[in-house]
Amino acid sequence: MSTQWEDFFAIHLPPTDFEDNRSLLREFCERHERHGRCIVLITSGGTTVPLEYNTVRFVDNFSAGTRGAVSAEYFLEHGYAVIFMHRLKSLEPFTRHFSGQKLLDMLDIQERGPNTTITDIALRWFETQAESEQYQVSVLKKVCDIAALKPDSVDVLAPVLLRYKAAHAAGALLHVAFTTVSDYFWLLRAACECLASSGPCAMLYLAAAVSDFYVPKDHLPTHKIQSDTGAPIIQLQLVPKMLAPLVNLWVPSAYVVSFKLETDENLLIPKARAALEKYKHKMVVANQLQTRRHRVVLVTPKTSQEILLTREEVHAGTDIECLLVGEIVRRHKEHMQLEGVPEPVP
Ligand code: 9Z3
Repeated sequence: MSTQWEDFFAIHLPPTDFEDNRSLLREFCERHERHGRCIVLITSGGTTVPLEYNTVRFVDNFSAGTRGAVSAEYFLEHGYAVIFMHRLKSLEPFTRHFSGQKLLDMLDIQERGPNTTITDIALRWFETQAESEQYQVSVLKKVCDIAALKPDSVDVLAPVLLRYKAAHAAGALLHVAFTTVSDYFWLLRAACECLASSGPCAMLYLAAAVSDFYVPKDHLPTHKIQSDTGAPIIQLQLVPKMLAPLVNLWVPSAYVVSFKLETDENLLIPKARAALEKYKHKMVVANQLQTRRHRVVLVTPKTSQEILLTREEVHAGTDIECLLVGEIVRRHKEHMQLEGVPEPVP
């Protein structure tokens, strides 16, 4: 008899870019394993649950992917190769510093002549609206040097740019993206299969906010749900718990860290403990929605350690992920020593 997770993979087809991503994952893992480097798989952002096969509407969740994107930068600093498996268009390492208007605010339009003001440039631009883009750009080039970095922005950009370039030059960061909960599981399993041969050197840091409920593909209407037949009744079903096959079958020797999110403080630690007892992985990072930026609790079968930022640290912009990742890396190293793995290459 097949299990619920096997049925899930039997019913839901892989995403269209699946084979490309699988090749990228395989190449990345083999390369870093050859160099004896530890690899962390970070999952980040929320999954969607489509309500129609030709999807117009879907159920989503709050996660912007901050935890995952910030953590990826700290894992790179600790010498890990990072697979960043994230929700398409959620925050990503390095670029997260310049999301929204931040990047444009750091740039200035440089005027060429002493008599050309920003207003002149804007007016010239509007006059050329009906022309081709090529023509518009040629006019703009005559009057200004576009996109010069403001002097005080150099201090902000330079360190991030250097760390970004270093990570890419070392080939230490791989991005793979998902949207739906089914895409997420296909990618997760493929990544685990590629990581399995890294043994205890591999870490899973499962920070994505994964939906617990979904509509299985064989219950999905093909077309957009119509409103003229009245309010629809949508029956969600439970998503199979993938942590069980992940820990027992896909990556049995990896250091697996899952995240537990609650809004009721009273449920947080008991639920984290229950997950550890059920799945027998290494650690659950427990966090509450309202306080997740300054408080997390690292729960293991025998211990529980709170990481709490002070008011001053929050004010100074300290990332809780700096402390969280530092502590997890320390424990991962201890674990590898116990397993007899030689010191990884820095
Ligand atoms: C987390 O708990 C993450 O820390 C957050 C990060 C999603 C809260 P943001 O993206 O938030 O920085 O805004 N992730 C795990 C959430 C989750 O779905 N956990 C499942 C559960 O709680 C277990 S896998 O049952």
